[in-house]
Amino acid sequence: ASPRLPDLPHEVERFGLLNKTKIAEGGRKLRKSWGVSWVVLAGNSLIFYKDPKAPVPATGKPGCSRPESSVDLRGAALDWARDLSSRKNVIHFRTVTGNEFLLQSDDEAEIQGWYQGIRAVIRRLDRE
Ligand code: I3P
Repeated sequence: ASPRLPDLPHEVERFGLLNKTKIAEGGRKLRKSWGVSWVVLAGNSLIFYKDPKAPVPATGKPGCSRPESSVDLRGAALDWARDLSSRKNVIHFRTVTGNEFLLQSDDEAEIQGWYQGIRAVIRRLDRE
């Protein structure tokens, strides 16, 4: 079973280091700037932490700090970012508020897991 964390309101479904860039804010295109984030999929949200020095994988909780940001997945649209990056294994999603992100891993199985996990959360929220 997934752990419950005192400072996360929901069960952690997935966590790990991913390359991330925000490409739009409120529908306005942003300049791409890739960086590494510790990403947690929990409840209805993706939660981003700055790349922690010492992540604690057993709990999903990073070794430091409060989240840098989080994203509500309710109503979000998810697809593969085939034309949005020269990189391989890139997920693209857009929130209802018009924020768009790319998430990438060189590990294809890893990014497949994230895709399935995020899609499952979006579908669950669509049914509610
Ligand atoms: C961008 C940078 C990104 C690249 C992006 C470039 O240049 O090289 O890594 O995205 O391509 O514009 P800059 O650093 O000068 O902003 P990918 O790595 O995802 O391909 P894009 O303009 O085609 O999005």
